[in-house]
Amino acid sequence: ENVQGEIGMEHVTFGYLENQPVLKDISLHAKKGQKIAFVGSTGAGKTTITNLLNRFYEIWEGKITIDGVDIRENGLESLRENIALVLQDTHLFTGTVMENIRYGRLDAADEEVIAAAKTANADAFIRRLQNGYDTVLEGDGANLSQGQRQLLNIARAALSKAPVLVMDEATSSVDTITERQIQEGMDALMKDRTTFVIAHRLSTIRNSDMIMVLEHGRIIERGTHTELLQRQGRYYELYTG
Ligand code: DCP
Ligand code: MG
Repeated sequence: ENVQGEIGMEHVTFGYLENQPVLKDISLHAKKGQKIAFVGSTGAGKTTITNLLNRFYEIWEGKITIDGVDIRENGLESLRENIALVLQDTHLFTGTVMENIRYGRLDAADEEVIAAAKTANADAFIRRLQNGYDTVLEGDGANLSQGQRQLLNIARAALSKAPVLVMDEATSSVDTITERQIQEGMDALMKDRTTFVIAHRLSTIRNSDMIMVLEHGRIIERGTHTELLQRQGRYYELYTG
């Protein structure tokens, strides 16, 4: 199986409750390796789009495809293999740092795990922990800072070989050094993968191939950063506001 990671959404409509659509007629196409960013007010439907791509819920209408194949046709297992996730809430378990990063790639040698941590910019802080990579994390990484947990999530995704990456950027109020580390880690991660990124800091998505502006479940504007600024619409408002 050689998945390229092209993503298509055609006229997707969905809601969590009957007769209450949250996404309405969403259509988009991401070529292999492209970075698509989603912006818009809270509750606009950004996370819902990624929930549907991951098949956490079933759509009401329309179709979502990877490499042209409806995601309902292949099993969830293949979907999980093809999509790496960096979500707002971290999913760390009680175990060592090494085990937490290796999660999902049990075949990975220690060296590979460390290389992924380096890619994610997590290696330096891990080495400063009491027992380095053998440090045991409390449930959900309670003994780490928010930024450190995020870096571990990024390391885990860096270890994954999935051609598609979904990132729901944390709104976190981490310090600027950690923020820069997170940004560098995410940039390294996106390289060569088709990426859906939900951005809370618009500065981080200026270089996207396409920015989608969502409002009340619809894409109201789409284009590159430059195009959307020229348009002086909603994105311009969000960016300059
Ligand atoms: N919603 C719901 N049930 C859920 C999740 C969301 O009813 N399990 C509703 C809340 C919003 C709408 O769906 O009205 C869209 O929610 P999203 O989480 O997709 O919104 P965003 O991700 O755009 O918002 P935020 O920026 O706050 O993360
Ligand atoms: Mg969200």
